[in-house]
Amino acid sequence: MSAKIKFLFFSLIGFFLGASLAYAGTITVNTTADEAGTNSSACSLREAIQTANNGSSFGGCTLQDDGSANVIITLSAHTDATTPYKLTLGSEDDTNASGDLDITSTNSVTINSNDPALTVIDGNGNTRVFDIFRPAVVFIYRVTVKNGNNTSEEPGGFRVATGASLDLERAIVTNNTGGGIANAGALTLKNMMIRGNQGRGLQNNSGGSGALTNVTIAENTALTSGWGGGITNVGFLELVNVTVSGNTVGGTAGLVSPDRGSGGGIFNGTSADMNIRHGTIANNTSQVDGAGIYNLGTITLKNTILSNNRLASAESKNCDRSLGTSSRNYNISSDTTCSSYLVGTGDLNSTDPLLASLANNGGIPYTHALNSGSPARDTVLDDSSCASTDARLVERPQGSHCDIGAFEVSSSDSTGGSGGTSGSGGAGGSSGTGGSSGTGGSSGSSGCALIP
Ligand SMILES: [Ca+2]
Ligand SMILES: [Ca+2]
Ligand SMILES: [Ca+2]
Repeated sequence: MSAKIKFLFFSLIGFFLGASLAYAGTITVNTTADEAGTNSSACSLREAIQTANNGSSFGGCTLQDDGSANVIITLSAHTDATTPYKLTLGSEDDTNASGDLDITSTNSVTINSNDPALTVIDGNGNTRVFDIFRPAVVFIYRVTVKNGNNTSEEPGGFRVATGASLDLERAIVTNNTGGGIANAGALTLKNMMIRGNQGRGLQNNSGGSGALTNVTIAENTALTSGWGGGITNVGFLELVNVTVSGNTVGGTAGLVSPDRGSGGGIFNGTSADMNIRHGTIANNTSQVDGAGIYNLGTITLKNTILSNNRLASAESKNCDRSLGTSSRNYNISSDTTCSSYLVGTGDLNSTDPLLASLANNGGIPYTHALNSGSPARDTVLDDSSCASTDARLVERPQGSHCDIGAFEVSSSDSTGGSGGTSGSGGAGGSSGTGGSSGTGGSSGSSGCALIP
């Protein structure tokens, strides 16, 4: 090859590589201020996302091309949770110029930090936080997303559109108004918690699919006359080691559309599909019907606990409208409402699983420990059906067999003995107070958050 042809050849290769990798590289966010094309001496989170959306440097952000196929946005401006990335620019739009953070990139985008207890993205009570559009493929790790606000029952935390995908791990989604997450695309949630949102915790819309592993959805409140305080599903969901606890749905019987005010823990719509393995569904309340699981579609339950889910009248109602509910064995219900459906091997009805209160027992998602004498302990005789860890990433099985539900008792847990109280958890992954010693048991867990 002559020198001239070689030059042309490598120039062309360079051109095509340059064209295909123009978006790839790392962007470092170095201010917590919310800027949209201003102050070229600093790179804000919004400007970093716009750099990924545009495929060119913007507002003080520069793309350090590392030859990867992914834009990686590193959050390095905060010092602790008191210096959040707070969204202060106007109201919601879809161009990423104001309000929520709109991700439209055609390359995959990773937003990365170290610790959700320290890295906080704050909607400032004014706007949704993240809006993810087709064809964006987004990964977000180790952040807290809070104080989003969308006053209709649109989500305050995250909205994932049809044709988009979000993988959210080791995160906390809390105190968002209008709900935590709504998904119409492809959603992966791992080792995380959706807690204390006003509006349902997770809404999986028609056509949406989600895989939730080691996730707690707790203490969310559906807005007036909504469905499903914890989860509303009208698509497809696969749940492993998921705790749905203490969620509430309101509504007034007789005054609202059919099914509204139902499904304090989980509402599963007509044509919706859900598989639950090692679930713990406890202490949810409904105004109208079906406090634990209200199922108009198809649900399979395996190695799962339903406990103490109640209507406003205080009537216990773990299962409701359950014709499409079927057992894959080893489930426990504290009342009789599931007894026509939980008829598989090892299924127990009218059996109290003896859950401790929801607490920080290690890991990011809070869990219900199993008190001494719990019939959920060591009772899944088919070990091949067990998840490899519990929701805290404690290996299964401990003891002779794995436990039913999202929590596996290990020798270092306070409930290893009898009568120990569980430790109360701290907020947002901070350390909690320890439990007391039990009779013959080891001392309570420290409640320290594990950030693996
Ligand atoms: Ca700037
Ligand atoms: Ca938007
Ligand atoms: Ca916006």
